[in-house]
Amino acid sequence: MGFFDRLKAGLAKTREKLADKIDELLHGSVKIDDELLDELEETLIMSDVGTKTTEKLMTNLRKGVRKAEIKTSDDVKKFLSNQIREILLEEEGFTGVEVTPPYVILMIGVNGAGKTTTIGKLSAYYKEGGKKVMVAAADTFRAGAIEQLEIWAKRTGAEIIKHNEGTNPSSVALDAVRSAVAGNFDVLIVDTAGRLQNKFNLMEELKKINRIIGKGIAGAPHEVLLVLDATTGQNALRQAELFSKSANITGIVLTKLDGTAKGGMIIGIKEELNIPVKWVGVGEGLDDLRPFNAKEFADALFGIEE
Ligand SMILES: Nc1nc2c(ncn2[C@@H]2O[C@H](COP(=O)(O)OP(=O)(O)OP(=O)(O)O)[C@@H](O)[C@H]2O)c(=O)[nH]1
Ligand SMILES: [Mg+2]
Repeated sequence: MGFFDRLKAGLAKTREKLADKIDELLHGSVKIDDELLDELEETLIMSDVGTKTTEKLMTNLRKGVRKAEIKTSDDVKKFLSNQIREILLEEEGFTGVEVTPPYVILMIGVNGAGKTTTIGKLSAYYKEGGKKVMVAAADTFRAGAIEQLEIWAKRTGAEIIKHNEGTNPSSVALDAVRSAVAGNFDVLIVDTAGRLQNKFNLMEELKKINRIIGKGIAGAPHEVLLVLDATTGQNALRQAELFSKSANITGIVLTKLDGTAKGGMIIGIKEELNIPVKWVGVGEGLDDLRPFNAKEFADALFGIEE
């Protein structure tokens, strides 16, 4: 199955909740009245589109109905899908495989969001593009985390910098930055811990890692990717708000889009945080990561064939 088909299959549940529900509400020659508009509003909220975004969509829709520009159920459907597409199409800034070395990517996000797995997939992406890739195990919180990254490094042929469990994450980052420069690596991807039991410490630690990377390589980290688990829906938006206080997030990786009904949250992320979604993950395999493509996503969401 190609990636588009997997994305489509992955978004089936979201589609059921959003596009299919809208279809259902708008079947035939239904009257566009307040009751119907309220039901549409509820559908958008239930699909994790986000309250602000829903409000914006509904205000525009109601305006169109009042001006009699939107009269039929078909008009409503077209209007909504176009607006959603427009929001998503504003996405920009994907860097691609050609980067100026040494290009440093810092991965942040809560426990289990998919940071380490995404590093594996990103390593594969850059390796495939002919790049020399190094990963750094700056999640020193538990031994398992280091081993997990090591497995991905072996699988993708990336170099790994690791210290013992419990060592200072910043010293791993410093070692990695120096080694990446000395060894002429093209890409360095730094893993971090996601524990949130102690938010203050975690945020301070991220700031420190960030500073140390910047000291070693001017302008680095070039990319700070916040990894969000799509299955957590609106909660992911709160995480993004929290992390953006201590890091200059340049992009979002939305993982686990396979099988969640909350894929609509991607629309809210763009609209409410104005941080571009750069990658989407639809599985645990090496090739289950793709640059985010707004058209592809919207088409998959509305069940439109490519
Ligand atoms: N289905 C699915 N599973 C994923 C995806 N990305 C990651 N996972 C799984 O989610 C789980 C957690 O992923 P990790 O990469 O370990 O998450 P992490 O952010 O590094 O977590 P910590 O190291 O605990 O902070 C693993 O079982 C992954 O296989 C995805 O796109 N789809
Ligand atoms: Mg991890």
